[in-house]
Amino acid sequence: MTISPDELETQLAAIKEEALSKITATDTLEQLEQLRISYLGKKAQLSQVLGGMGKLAPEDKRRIGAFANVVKEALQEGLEKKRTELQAAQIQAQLEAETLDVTMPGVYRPQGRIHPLNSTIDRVLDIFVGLGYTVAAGLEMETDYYNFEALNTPPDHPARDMQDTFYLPDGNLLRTHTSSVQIRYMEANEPPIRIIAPGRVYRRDTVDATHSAVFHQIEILAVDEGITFTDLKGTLKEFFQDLFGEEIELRFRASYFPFTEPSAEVDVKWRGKWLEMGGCGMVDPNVLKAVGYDPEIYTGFAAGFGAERFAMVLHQIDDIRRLYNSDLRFLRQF
Ligand code: 2U9
Repeated sequence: MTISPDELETQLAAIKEEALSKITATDTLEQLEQLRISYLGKKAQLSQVLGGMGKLAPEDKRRIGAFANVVKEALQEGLEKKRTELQAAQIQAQLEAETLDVTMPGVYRPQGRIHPLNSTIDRVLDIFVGLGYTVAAGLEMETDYYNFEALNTPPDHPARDMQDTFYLPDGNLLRTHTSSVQIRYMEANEPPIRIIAPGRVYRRDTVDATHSAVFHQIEILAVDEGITFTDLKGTLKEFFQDLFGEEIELRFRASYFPFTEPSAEVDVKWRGKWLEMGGCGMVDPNVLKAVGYDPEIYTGFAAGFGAERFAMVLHQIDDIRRLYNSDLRFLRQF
């Protein structure tokens, strides 16, 4: 089948019109690529038309060939122009979608803070670490031995009563003081000892403004050759001076604890008032013997404080329960 040069020319012109109008109407790069393949690819209409040129006379071939090139270039140019346009539009759309509005209000994140009880404990630890003490930790569930027996507390001592201590079904108990930490530490270490044991303790107390069944103690212990009550007094003076940040006065009142002998209650005079701050004494020789230390060689002092009491005095908190309620109106003040 032969085809006339004029017909070929008309076909080429029609292809060009159709292709250019389709290119103009395209709005995605994928569609545009499909158009490129269907008009300029190997199996494209344009290639098929050109395949029919073989039988033309030489001068017709030249004329139609030249026109075919014009059509091809027009299509390439149209495709290229559209591609540039679509790519620019795509980038623009992306830029608009990713715009950062620096004036937009932020997402509110409440700032956490250290609980006043923890910050109080941290301050006390800092002071004693500054004096050369090591922080020691132990167990909240203890055996009768570590909580009482090793601490020279006789079986008939009221602290061992069911009314005062939380006993567990297996015969263990919830520690009533952190002193068991010091017993375990001494068992594992030789003098000289300088440790501070902070932690949660449990007592069967009726809850009121100054008592809680669960509270926190901080106990210190120093064991060495030649330690005297004077060392205890000097250490406590240094500590309370630092804690209160001003000149304070100390007062020792004779007392009794099973694990210290002699024993005393410590009061601090701050801003004209005497405040009961804790207990202390020289470690009872029986306690030293229990951990295998020779009380003829070593002596030691110990003191115990309630962390809640410190926090309450330092921050003028009127009720211990405020430290446990998690009331934000209270906590936000610290
Ligand atoms: C060992 C030997 C002795 C620690 C001591 C106290 C006196 C004391 C109270 C303060 C307020 C308990 O939290 S509180 O109710 N503590 O009065 N604590 S002597 O004596 C020790 C500790 C460990 C090995």
